[in-house]
Amino acid sequence: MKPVANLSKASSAAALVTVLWVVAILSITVFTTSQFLMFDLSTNANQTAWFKAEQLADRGLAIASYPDIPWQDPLLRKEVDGEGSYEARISSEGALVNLNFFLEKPDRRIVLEELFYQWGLRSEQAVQVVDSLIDWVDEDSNRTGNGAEQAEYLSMNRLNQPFNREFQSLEEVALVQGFELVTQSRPDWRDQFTLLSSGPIDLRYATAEVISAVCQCPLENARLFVVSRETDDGPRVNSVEDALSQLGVPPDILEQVQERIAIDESTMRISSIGRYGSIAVERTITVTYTGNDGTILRWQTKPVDSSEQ
Ligand SMILES: [Ca+2]
Repeated sequence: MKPVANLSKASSAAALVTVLWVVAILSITVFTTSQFLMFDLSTNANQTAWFKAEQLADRGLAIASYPDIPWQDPLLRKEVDGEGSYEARISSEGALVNLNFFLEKPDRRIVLEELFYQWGLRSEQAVQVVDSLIDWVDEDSNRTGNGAEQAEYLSMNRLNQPFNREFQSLEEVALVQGFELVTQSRPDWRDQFTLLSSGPIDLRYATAEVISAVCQCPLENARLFVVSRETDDGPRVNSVEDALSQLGVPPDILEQVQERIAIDESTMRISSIGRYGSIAVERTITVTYTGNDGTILRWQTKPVDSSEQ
């Protein structure tokens, strides 16, 4: 028979081990819970900052949507109570390339080919992508050049494609055979296209690259034109004829080019970046105006990369 004292020591040791285990488990639990709590607090702080940044962006949008707001109005960019800021920008939906419009007539395809070439595609790739875009929207089943109609999509196990109608959303564009060449070379391709403008490129707001592609004129001419259109009251283009002459559009294509451009697009794109703490949010709306009445056609919210700020 073991002495009672030994038994008591053994039980004490066992109890101590158990207590240590309990303490260890409790500390792990407390540590984990506190980590979750910290994560939760930081998530809540981020959500609050995001919400405030959105509110600030909306403030900029509200001011920029006012039809007669002057271009350089100081209200378009503002620090708010030392807490954050917003910065709103007014542009035209017509500054972007309306895919349906530029696929509608054969003489307009050259604009898309030129843009894709500018973005880094080889010329035969640019032509093939445009062939496939045309096949996607035209009603017939005749393959354009190296494009893709039903047989080509079936060979990729893709049923009911192409849709053989105009694009209804930019998401559909990514389905077109070969379009991955564009998405790879231009990851922000969605910001270059629209389906919401009336079609022609708005010379008041388009970039020099787009103007050069649309007007088939040297990029340098387009750059000079972009500088010359800026005034204190915003971009101003007196007339399409003036612009064509300034851009040096070749006379034999004047008529075709004239159909592709405008200086009075009524659908505007207004964007506003709200900043709060380290969070920046960009809200963009596309608004079409009839007189002073605006209707929002599209609404988008996205985070702004800190490298873009
Ligand atoms: Ca077709």
